[in-house]
Amino acid sequence: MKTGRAGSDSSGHKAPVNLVALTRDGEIAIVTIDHPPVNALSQPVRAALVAAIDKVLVDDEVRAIVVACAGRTFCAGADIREFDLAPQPPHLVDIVQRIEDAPKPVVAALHGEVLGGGCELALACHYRVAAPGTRAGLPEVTLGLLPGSGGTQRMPRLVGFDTALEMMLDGKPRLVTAPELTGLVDEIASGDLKASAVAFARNILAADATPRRTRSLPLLAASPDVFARHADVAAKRRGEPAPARIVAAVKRATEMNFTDAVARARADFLALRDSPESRALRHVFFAERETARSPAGGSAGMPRDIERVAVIGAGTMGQGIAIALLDAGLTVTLVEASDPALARANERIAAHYQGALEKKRIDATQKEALLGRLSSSSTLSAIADSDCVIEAVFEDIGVKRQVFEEIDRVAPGGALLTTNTSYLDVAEIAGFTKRPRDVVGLHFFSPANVMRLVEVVRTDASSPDALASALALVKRMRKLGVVCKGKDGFVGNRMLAQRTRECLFMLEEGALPQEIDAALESFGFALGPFGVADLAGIDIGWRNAILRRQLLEVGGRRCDLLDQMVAAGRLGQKTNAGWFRYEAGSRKGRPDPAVEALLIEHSRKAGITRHSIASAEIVERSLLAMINEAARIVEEDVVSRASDVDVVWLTGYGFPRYRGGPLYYADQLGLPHVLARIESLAERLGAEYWTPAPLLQRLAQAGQGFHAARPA
Ligand code: T1G
Ligand code: NAD
Repeated sequence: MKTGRAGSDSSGHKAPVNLVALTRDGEIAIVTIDHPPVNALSQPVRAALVAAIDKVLVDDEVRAIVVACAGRTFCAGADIREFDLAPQPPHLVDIVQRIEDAPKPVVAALHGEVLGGGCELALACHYRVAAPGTRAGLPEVTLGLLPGSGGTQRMPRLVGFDTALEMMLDGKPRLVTAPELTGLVDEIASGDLKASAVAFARNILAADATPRRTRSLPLLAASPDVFARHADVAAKRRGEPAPARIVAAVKRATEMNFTDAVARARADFLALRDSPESRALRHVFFAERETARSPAGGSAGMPRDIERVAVIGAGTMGQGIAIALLDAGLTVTLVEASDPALARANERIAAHYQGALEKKRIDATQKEALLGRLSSSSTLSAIADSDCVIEAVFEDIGVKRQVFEEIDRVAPGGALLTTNTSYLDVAEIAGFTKRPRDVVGLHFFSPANVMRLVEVVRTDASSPDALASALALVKRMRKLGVVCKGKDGFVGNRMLAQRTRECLFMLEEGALPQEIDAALESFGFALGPFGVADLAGIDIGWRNAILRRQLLEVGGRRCDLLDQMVAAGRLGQKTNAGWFRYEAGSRKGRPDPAVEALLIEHSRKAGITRHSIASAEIVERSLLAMINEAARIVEEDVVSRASDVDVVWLTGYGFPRYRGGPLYYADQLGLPHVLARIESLAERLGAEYWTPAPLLQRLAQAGQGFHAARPA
């Protein structure tokens, strides 16, 4: 028997006519969900599932049921796209209850990623058989939600409160064979999964075993402080309402009966669903996938084979890039002009892997293999057999020129040539070679072995193959490539320069670095602007400021605070003193009276009467400076969609995910309001300085948002 409807589901995926197939193996009924790509439990799927379950429950020939999924994974959860719509019956919470209450044993056959509502469905089945490599998780918190279909009550009964809370608070899937998930799965399938699940069901029947309802399992013992400990973890997730709700919901297992606790969690789920944080996180979910799925222009070319990569310049970035390449299985040649820098780089890379070994992230064999793929040299001739070159030398056009002319002479034909420049013109750098078609920018973010984002900068000369090769390399490094064009800092740094200018102006007007960082960290940034500057190196921003002095001199206002910091040798963490001071070996910045004295003297000389600036004003001026510049970036087609701007700031600059990104945030403020605020800042601080971007004006007047329309 087949159940389901023809046509497509809410996300436009071509829904197979048979969303749920029903087959029989003797007295065992097999219910198979088939809704590619990830068997999301959309309304049509739920309706078809209920029809199938009801059918086999009343069929006397059926003595047990197997629930399985076709395709690459068991259900990866509810259909996230439906969360913007009114909830439609049948509701998953009722369906899983129906399955749990079934008088016949129900066995879940699990494979791939068993996530969210899909995991809750599995938890309500009486037994679970999984294919090797299956992962299970309750990632609802990553969408600003909590498990709304019984997961808060059933998971603790199977894996204990501690593990259940960890899973729900970090949202990460785990292998079902992981020690902490003991009790979740009854058997790991050997051979065909469905056949194993049917055999398991048959054994249950042979043993006259009755349905083992998870709800009836005893609560597993937990340490007395389990909820307090996880409540502390939740409390640190400032700005996110879901984590605290999760802890409260799970704790209800000890405070009330199962049915009431599930109903309360369902109510929490529905409330969180309409929260601004969850809407923002859902925007982020789809924005990141859109960026990854169709990078602009990325699909036209054929990626070249890349196995050997040379990294030129082994400083802050070169080291992180080398580690990310080694982690991705590539062979790396590190080239560095200065021997001490080369030795330091090799020491740091070896120390990084020694640390990973000590933390049991890798074993000794893996460490040896990783370092075995690393070689280093102080001469560029070492890149003669590289498939790709990543340049990360000083941010100085003269040095870049000298290095790229050399690379052009030595690197083999067909090699992908890339630069990690932060602000310089990639087209100009490509012009230093006779093969600009093979040159793209690969702009990593510090620390490069950690940050997911890479701005992939195409020039008008970059060939589709070169772009496709760069994107394939970025994907292999498990990073997210955002294709962009232009110069002056591409997307992220171009907006950052505007925020930096604004923050420097506020410093000279009376604010202190710790006040500005506190304001933006309370807005939700992982690290404030001056903490970031110290991490990246104040000289990087300064080198850029020198090149783009005009950016800091809008309306005749001149601010040379960066010059003064560099002149004072305050380069940031790498000199243990920047906008903050750092104890040796510590990355935690402390306010420094010397910086305050420098600022007071600076304002006196500039004839500025210092005054305190409210946190709200600091946030507004910083964000609006970024948003206004982002509007220009979208208008100039530097990116192919507005959501790419959000993705850049979310994955490269610690923009709070529950705020959706700078342009999503602007849409929530309402562009008419954003425009009005910019115009009032223009009146107070200077029109040249706060000129609204034309696209922003147009969209505000049309009552549209950045994400609604693209520039004509
Ligand atoms: N709903 C709708 N679409 C989804 C989806 C979902 N749950 N999961 C994936 N997609 C789409 C995705 O947009 C993409 O579409 C395609 O599927 C492939 O995904 C009631 C409240 C499963 C690990 O949070 O983590 O259940 O871009 O590119 O890298 O308590 O997708 O091709 O058009 O990511 O192989 C909880 C979300 C929901 C899991 C596969 N579930 N998904 O990763 O492919 S809330 C989740 C993922 C819930 C209950 C609650 C990953 C994946 P397109 P992809 P992938
Ligand atoms: P860094 O000063 O830490 O390292 C640069 C290294 O290049 C130094 O070790 C130097 O000895 C070496 N070098 C200089 N000339 C060389 C040459 N001719 N041949 C070989 N090696 C040479 O600087 P960094 O922070 O790693 O920045 C490197 C590049 O990456 C710059 O273009 C910068 O703008 C960009 N970038 C920096 C960051 C950041 O946060 N630091 C982030 C993204 C991009």
